[in-house]
This record gives sequence, C-alpha cells and structure tokens, in this order.
Amino acid sequence: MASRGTRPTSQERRSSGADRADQRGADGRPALSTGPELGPMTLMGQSCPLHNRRGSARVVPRDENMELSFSMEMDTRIYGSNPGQHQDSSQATPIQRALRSLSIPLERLHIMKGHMIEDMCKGLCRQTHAQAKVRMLPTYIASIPNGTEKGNFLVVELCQNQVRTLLVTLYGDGNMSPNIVYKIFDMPEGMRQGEGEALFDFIAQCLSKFLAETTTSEIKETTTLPLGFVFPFSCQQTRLDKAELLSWSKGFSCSGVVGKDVAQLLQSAINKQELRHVEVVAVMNDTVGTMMTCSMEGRPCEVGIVADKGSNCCFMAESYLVETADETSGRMCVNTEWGCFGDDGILNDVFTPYDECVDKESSNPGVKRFEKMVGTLYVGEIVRHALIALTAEKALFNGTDVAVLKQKGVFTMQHVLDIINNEDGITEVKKILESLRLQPRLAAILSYMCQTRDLETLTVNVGVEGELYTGYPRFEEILLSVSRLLAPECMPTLLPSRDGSGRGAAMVTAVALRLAAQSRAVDEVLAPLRLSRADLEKVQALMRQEMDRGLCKETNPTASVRMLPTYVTHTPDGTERGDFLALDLGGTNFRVLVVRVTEEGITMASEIYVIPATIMQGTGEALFDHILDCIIDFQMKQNLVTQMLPLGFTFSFPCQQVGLDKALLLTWTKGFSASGCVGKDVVQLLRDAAKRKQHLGMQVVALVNDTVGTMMACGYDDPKCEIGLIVGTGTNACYMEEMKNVGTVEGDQGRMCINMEWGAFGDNGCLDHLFTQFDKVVDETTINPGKQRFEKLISGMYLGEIVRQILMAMVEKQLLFKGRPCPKLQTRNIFQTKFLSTIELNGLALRQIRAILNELELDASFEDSVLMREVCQAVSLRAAQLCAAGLAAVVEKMRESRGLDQLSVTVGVDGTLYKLHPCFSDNLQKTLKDLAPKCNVTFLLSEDGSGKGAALVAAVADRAANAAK
Ligand code: 0WK
Ligand code: BGC
Repeated sequence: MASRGTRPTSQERRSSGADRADQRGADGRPALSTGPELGPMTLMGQSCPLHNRRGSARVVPRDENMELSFSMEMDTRIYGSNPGQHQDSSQATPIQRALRSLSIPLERLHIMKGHMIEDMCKGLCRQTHAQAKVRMLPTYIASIPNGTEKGNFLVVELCQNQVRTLLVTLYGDGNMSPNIVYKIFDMPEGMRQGEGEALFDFIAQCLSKFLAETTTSEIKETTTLPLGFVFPFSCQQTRLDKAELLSWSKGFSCSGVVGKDVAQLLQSAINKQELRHVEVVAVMNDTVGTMMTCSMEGRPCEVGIVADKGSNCCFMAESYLVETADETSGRMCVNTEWGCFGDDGILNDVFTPYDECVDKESSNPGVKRFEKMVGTLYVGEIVRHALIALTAEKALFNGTDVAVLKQKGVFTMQHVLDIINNEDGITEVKKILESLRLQPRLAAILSYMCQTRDLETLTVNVGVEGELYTGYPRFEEILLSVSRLLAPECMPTLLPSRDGSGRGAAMVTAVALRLAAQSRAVDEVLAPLRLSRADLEKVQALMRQEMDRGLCKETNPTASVRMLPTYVTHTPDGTERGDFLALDLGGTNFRVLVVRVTEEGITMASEIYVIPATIMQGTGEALFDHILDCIIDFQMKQNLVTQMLPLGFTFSFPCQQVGLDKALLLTWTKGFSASGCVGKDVVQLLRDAAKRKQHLGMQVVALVNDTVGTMMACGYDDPKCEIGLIVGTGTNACYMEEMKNVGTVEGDQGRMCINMEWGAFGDNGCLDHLFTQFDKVVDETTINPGKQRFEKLISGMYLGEIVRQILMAMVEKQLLFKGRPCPKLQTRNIFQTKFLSTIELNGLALRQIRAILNELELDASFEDSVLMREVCQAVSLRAAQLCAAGLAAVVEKMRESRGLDQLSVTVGVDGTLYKLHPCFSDNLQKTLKDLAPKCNVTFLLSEDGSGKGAALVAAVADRAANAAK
C-alpha cells in the first residue's frame, strides 16, 4: 500500500523515457552503429598475381570455408591484391611490398568507416565540434530545388587556376531548361599565394568583365542580381551569406582572409567595381554546388562529392543532429571537410612512406592528411615518391637516369590517368596508380544517413565532380562496389555534375531566395499567432482583473472568469481512510473507479467507458441513465453491488456549487450539450437516474471539478500542491484562495479552493485583440460559438482545427503542397490535435510524418512537412504561453494575498495535451518562470487522474463529518 514520499513520482517514471522510441540513445538521438563486427578479411582482385583472371573479384574471409556470395565485375588489383599476403614480407618483391602498403584490407576499411562515423558525430556535436577533425560544417542550405525556382542568378566559382563566372536563367519549369552563359578567366600566376584583397579584386573584375560582355540591358537594369559564390575551402558558416574562412588548402595561402567573412570580402570587391546591383546572397562549398547541380533534372541529390585537386563531400543531414546550427527541423546540408580525416593520427597505420613524403613537402604538413591521399593535386606526388623508393630498391628503371623524378610536381594526375586508362599497358606502375582509398568515407556518410533517418535501406543520388571522376573511367565502379561492401544497406547512384558546381550554385541562390520569400510569406501568415512578452503580460493582467471581478460578489455575475467556490477547504493530510466509488466525466474518457485509502496509501481499480456523441448531445436523462449503467456494470465486475460506498463525482464542467454535494450546471462545454441539465443540480440528476434504475448501491457525497480532483490527488503526494491545472480536451485551473478574498461566500477564515473556469476568459471580448481569422473560423464552427474563447485558443479539442485552418490558408497562398487542392483537408476535425504531438517530436524523421500525410491524402515534399511542423509549433507554443500567462496571474495573486516576497507552490496537472505534447509543458514552464519570477512553481503530473481526487474529497468530507459528530 502506497505511503507519502516513497513512490517514484510520475515525473521520475517519465524521465526514464518509457514513451520514447527505443532505438534512440538517452538523449533521444539515434544510437549509431559504426559497422559490422567482421572477422579479418581481404578483398582480392582478379589481376592480382595470385588470381590472373580479369573482371571478377571475390571476397575471401580469413578462414577459407566461409565464401561470401559476392562477385562483382571489377578488377580490384589495388584492393584485390594483397600480394604476398600469404607470403611473409621478407619474400615479397619491392613492388609487392609497395602494393601491399597501398592496399587496405577490407576489415581496415570497415574500421576506417567506423572512425569516420565517430568523427562525423564529434563534428556535429556542439561540445566536441571544436576538436573534431572532420569539421561537419553547417551550410544553412535546408532545401533542394523543387522546380519552381525562376529568375536570373549570377555565379562566381573560384577554381584551382581559374575563376568561372556564370549567369543562369531559370524559368520555374522544373529547371528542365535553364539558360546558362559563362566565361572562364585564368588566374594570374602567384595570385594563390598573394594578398587576399588582390584575389577578391580579381574575382570582382572578372565579374565586371563578364557582365559587361554578356548580359543584356534588361539584366543590367535589374534592381538586384543575386550572386552565389562557390568557394571550395573550409568555412565556418553562420548564415547562407556569411562564411568565415577556417583554413586555406590546395596550395592557396592568400593573406588577410583566414578568419574573415569571404562573402563580405567579395561584396566589398564587387562594390569597388561599381556593380551596385550585384548582391552576394549565398556562399557555398564546391561539393554543395555539385550536389545541387545534379539535383536539377528532377533527380534530387542528397550527397555531393568532389574528387578533384582536393577531396570533400557534403550531404543532407537531419537538422536536429547539427548541433552547431540552431535549426531543429528538416534537413541541412553539411560540408564534411573530410579532407582532414586522419589529422588526429587515426590513419597513421594506413599512411605509406610516400604519403609521409608528400605531406612533409606540402604547404600545410600534418593537415588535410586524407585529402593528400586522394586529391589529384597529390596522387602524382605519391606515385613519384613510390617510384623513387622502388628505383632506390632497384625494382624499377634499372640503369635509367631518374633524376627527373626528384622534381616536385613532375608526375601529374594527367600522367597517372594516361597510364591507368591505357588498356594495353598493364604494368606494376598501373597497379600502384589505381589506389583510390576513397570509399570508406562515402560508405560512412551513407550509413550515417541511413541510420539517422531510421531507414532499413537508403537509396540516394550522389552528385560527383572532379578530374578523378571524369578522368578515371573506373572511379565509379570501384567507388560503388566497395561502398556496397562497406555499406550494403545503401544503394547510391552517382550522377555526374555537368557544368561543375556553377549551375548548382545558381540553384542554391535560387532556392535561398525562394525559401527567403517563402519564409517571409509564412511569417506573415503566422505573425498574428506569435505573442510578444507585452502581449502575455497584458493577458496576465486581464486574467487578474477578471479573477478579481469573479471573486467580487457585485461583479461576479458579469465576470467572464466565474471563480466558482468549491467548498473544498482543505487539501489531504494523509489521515484519510476508507473505500470510495468515484466517477470521472468530462475528459477524453469517462471512468468509474473504486478507491481504497489506507495508512499504506491509495489503491484503486477503474474502468473506462465511452460516452457516444449521441449521448453527449442527447437528453440529460439519457446521459445520466448511461452513467448509471456504467456504474452498475462496474460494481458488478468489482463485486461491489452489495456495498453502499460514498461516491465522489468528478464533473468537469462549470458548476455553481451550493455545497460539496450540490452543484448547478452553468453551461456545457467540450462538445457536450445534453438537454435539460443546465441550471440543474447535477448530483440530483445522478440520484434521479439511480432512482429510475432502482439502484441503491451508491451515496453521492461530493462533486468536484477535474481541476479540484487533480489538485487533491497530487496534494496527497505533495502538501504544497494548492493549484490544479487541466490542459486536455478542455482547459481550466483551480487554486486555494484566502476566504477573505472570496466575496461570493460567507466567512473569511482559512482558504477555499476556487474553480476558476478560465476556459470562458475573454467571452466578454477582452481577448478579441488576440483572435486571428483562423480562431474566429474555428469558434464559429463549434456548437457554442462565442463561448469558451480562452479554451478555444489552448485546448486539445481545438488546436488541430486551428492548424487545419492555417494549412488551408497556406495552400491557397501556394505556400504548401505547391498550392495543389487538398480535399481531405476541408473535412472538420480531420487534423487531430494528436498529430501536433507527433509532428513536433524532436528529431522527427520524415517517415513518421508520412503516416499522417497519407491519412490526410497529402502529397507533401520534405519542405512541406517542415512547414507543417512550423505551423504546429506556432499554434502549440501560443497555447502554452497563454496557459502560462493565466497561471502567472494565479500564482502572483496567491503570493500577494499571502504577503510573500517569494511563493513556492506545486501545481497538480493533468490532461492529454500537457502530458503527451512533446514541448507544451516545457514552453509553459519557461514562460511562467519569465512572467512570474517571484514564484517558484513545481509541476506534478497527476498519475491516476482526478477520480482519486474525487475520492479524497469524499474522504476529507467524510473525515470532517465524523469529526463534527
Ligand atoms: C484526466 C482526469 C480527468 C480530466 C482529464 C482531462 O482524470 O478528470 O478531465 O484528465 O484531460 P483530457 O482527458 O481531456 O485530455
Ligand atoms: C470545463 C472545466 C473543466 C475543463 C477541463 C472545461 O471545458 O469548463 O470545468 O475543468 O474543461 O476539463
């Protein structure tokens, strides 16, 4: 049997996270696996001297008898051959040793993939971001093209030795036929190592020349020509048009740029060229431009790879996982800057002596170690050092003068490509040249996307660009096949980026402008729902005013907040005892309960019964007969038929209490309208029904409002609980008021619980300034228009309808679903309030919204779902804030009435909206703390509902009656 203070409270049980998805870590984030625990394996290629067969490879697990059913048409000499794997290295030839050092066993690739995923998580995490090598830089690109983009967009792309300027005209025709004009300008020698200002001035001059030569007068006159800047270096972005250079690479080292906003540097250089109408609206990495370029022809790409002088990758990550950006909904493109993978030494066992030489001779030793393994700026150098080493071991070019090999840069990527693409020249050199060593990273990103989207399998388009991809025909084959080995759950398709990333940059700019325009339009629609602090303070003051008018005998009849006396003058003190029947009517469920209160605590049994809409809106007699039927059914099931137990009745509607067991119904709410009840004593209606049913098995001793029942139930656990709050189908609050302030009841000693009936706050028009057109439509379509106005802004019965009205308005404004008509959305109550709780869940994957969209037959893009979420967030936040403003008025009044500087009080709370909405309670508590800083308010979730409270009220009444005898 339960006793005070020992049981884990519902709060403690809740924080154990029982209701969250179990595949997520403690912080609600997906628990990521960093790869299968494979035994040691090696990938063998056909042309490996061991096999001498072309075109197919097989994976040989260390113990020969487990043959994985995997064959692929490839010749993975570089990976295949672990020549001499079975030979001890002392017997291997120098070339075999060189090949072995350049080949990476499959299990090491798996480990690398695992490390990459760990590094990615480190980079995304706010605490570890600064130390992470793989920087995972947010790009503030939260969407990909949807084909409606149109206009003229200027692009500047800073390439290795050139500046490319493009003018892209989009026609909103699904981007199927963009018009592109471009011009390439060679960069003067030495500019990459010169003054930063000179570099940006040069870029701006190229732009000026380009515009002068190519653009029509119409474009020249346009007010603003938006420009997208492709800047292929690692930048910390804080906005789409604000990016600070973190470090140069690929031989660039211009002074005065690191740590500066490159968008600003370019804009100043452009202004110097008097190009006043050109505005830099977006800066992006070349991987982003590549991803976007490939997304144009109706094949959205969510990964972008540049395999060129440098190497890098970006992908669309779940925004809530990108802790370094404050977005929580939708996806955001993340620039991984994977070139620095291994800068922490994690790849030291993979680096060959050739890699060490290349790194030492580079302009940034120790940095970008991974890029130096795969970037075409370095591949030639790796080969050169391998050839030097092999020559030194007399394994190659015996008797040949190889001084030329001493010259840095003499062996270019083009040389490499010419050799490996030459079919009949299969030499050992070719084997060395084919070492790509790129796959584990792509596999890591794909697996990461698959896991963080809660998908079994991931099908994704990968935009690729760069001379390694365009120059080496087998790049795709090797990249895909090894990625499939390392991430079998992912099916990537590589899409070549035509026109480099310039086209994509125009898309980024176009999408950015489209989203900016859209968010301005969305803000306009949602602005009336966004409440300022002043708005909330005004609501708090108005609530206080109405409370005072409700408590005052003279003004009570006209007060919108009726402040109804409940005749409950004490909260439980733990001495209550006995068995009680309890009824709980007015919330989502009608419950009949039997409650036993003993020294050890409270035990209870209950049954939920349905109140059909026909009964809710039928006759009062039918309603109370139905209630009696449920009571009788319950007593039968609980063998209580012979017992005459005192009954506490939680009746969650506005009642003028005359005594604890006498209450006149003032009006129905929450969709109830049973006839012949308003103005009647509800307890008598129940007794009349018992008489009609000749049922003698009950004795109604108390009728309470659900707020009072909730306060009492929580008061049993926490004596400081003197406020009851319901935020469910309806909303209301009660609190313990000083009798001296209750002008409607005789006496001024002690306290009495006041049922505020705050749902009707504003029915006198004092809140009209807050009602939006959406609220008005919702109110007009209820069975009690003009009534319960505060409730209709807050409670679960109405939030879904408010959202539906807003969604329909946004469809009309072409802001949602591309303006396509949504017939299902026209249906009243089709958008249930529980949908808000699902859609606003943190870290929501699109998959979970999809179920709701299907139910509503809505064909939504990812952007649409993000916008729906924004609408739900606006509506639920307003509800929580208004609730907090009401509560602030209550606690401030209690503090003042008790002459306290600081009030410490507990609120017993119940209701599905408060309990199940993912952020309602937090938003409410945060706003309350802000509006009533002198009150320390604890919220205690009522566990077993107010039925228990009704039994306690009956027990307190019983105790008082016995004491009076
Ligand atoms: C559970 C309480 C009941 C109250 C209900 C309100 O036991 O008295 O009316 O919460 O929440 P709802 O069910 O309307 O969401
Ligand atoms: C009723 C209140 C009740 C609240 C919460 C309102 O509609 O008027 O009596 O406490 O809903 O259930």
